[in-house]
Amino acid sequence: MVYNEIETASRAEVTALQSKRLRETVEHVYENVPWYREQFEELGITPEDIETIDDITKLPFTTKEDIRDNYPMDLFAVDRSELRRIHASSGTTGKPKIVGYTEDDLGVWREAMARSLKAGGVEPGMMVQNAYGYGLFTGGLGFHDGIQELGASVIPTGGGNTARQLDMLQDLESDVLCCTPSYCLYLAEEAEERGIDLSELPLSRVVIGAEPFTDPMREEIEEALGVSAVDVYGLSEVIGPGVSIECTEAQDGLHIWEDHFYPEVLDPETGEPVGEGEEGELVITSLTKQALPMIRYRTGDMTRLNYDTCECGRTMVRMDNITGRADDLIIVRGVNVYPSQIEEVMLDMEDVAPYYRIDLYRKGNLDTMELTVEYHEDYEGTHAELEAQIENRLKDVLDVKPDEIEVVGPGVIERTEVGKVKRVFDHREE
Ligand code: DLL
Repeated sequence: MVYNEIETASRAEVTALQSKRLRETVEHVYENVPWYREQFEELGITPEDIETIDDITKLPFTTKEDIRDNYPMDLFAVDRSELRRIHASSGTTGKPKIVGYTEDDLGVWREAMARSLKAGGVEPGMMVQNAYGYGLFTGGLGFHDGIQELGASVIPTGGGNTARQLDMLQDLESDVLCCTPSYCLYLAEEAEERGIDLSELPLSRVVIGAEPFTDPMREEIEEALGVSAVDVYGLSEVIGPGVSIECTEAQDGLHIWEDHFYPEVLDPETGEPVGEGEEGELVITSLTKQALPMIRYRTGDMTRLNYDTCECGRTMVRMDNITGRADDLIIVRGVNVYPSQIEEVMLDMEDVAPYYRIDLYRKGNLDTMELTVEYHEDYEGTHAELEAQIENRLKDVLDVKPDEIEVVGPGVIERTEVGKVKRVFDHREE
């Protein structure tokens, strides 16, 4: 059972809707956002050039820099009196990206989130503990509204306050927990310390997102909490959480609600489409947003698209889990390193806990990479033995060797209780 019939619509029906909505969106930005009008004029196009969804490739891209250059609200397409809510992206550098919503936008978001939760296995009447941060971050309120829209009950714990979270999970017998994957692991660890076995609780599923995680990390979460974990994706610039989610039936890719968010996958270097099913940068155009429409937004997230109908019956295209971002890449002495490569190794090793950090320094003209890893509390060997094992395993996946690997005891690496986990600390420009 789907939340909205559109989820199983035929390709022809979806395409017709996308074409109509793209025309409306293009007219809307052309009329109301001087910056977009300028971009269109530079390319020599007007809204009349856009007839079907396939004409989307004629349109200009929008980048993170464009949003920053138009700080705070120059890309907004409605008068500020039409706005009903503001959020901001959790940028790590510089000013945040400010995003805004009209009443209709909030309606679209609520519905997309309710659809997502339903696809992820949440049912009306369930108790849903929402441990995403409330505030400018879109996670807290985005989930909150969607949970209520679905007809489930929200427990708005927000991020952090772990003792309280654990009490609520036990006392209110929450059916579902929504939080980042790193916080899920942290909760599991704290529960164990307090002698609580989370896998014994009624909790049956977690809805994790807002940051990348690997398959071994998901397995670790599922085992520690005794749940099934579904991946939810989204970004503030496009709406917030609820752009796509894994269905509980197949758990094989995240269905993108493409009647609202049109996806393309492009080569990040050339901006040209990659072949079907190949990996590239996800680029999204909003098809229904009023306050802050986005034309061909370069998300920086790397994925693949799969247009096959899913075993759950939904026809909406699926994207792969995002394990890296185009700008995630770290370059050490000229060699490419993706933190997810290191993470996979760490999580695959029984003697290692799922906590690590990478510190990059520049000594003279030379980059150095230091890796700090926690050993698992049951580990009985020496630090040196484990360091050698880690070095050996990393050799197979990395083209550059960490200059130092340090193994530390349980609990030494700082945990992220609120917001997104940070694993790479680049001190080279300091
Ligand atoms: O993180 C929205 C969100 C909240 C999604 C709660 C899911 C759950 P931003 O703060 O704008 O919005 O960050 C968006 O986070 O471009 C990705 O790089 C990353 N991201 C979001 N979801 C996932 C995911 C929210 N499921 C940025 N897997 C995006 C991997 C994710 N990365």
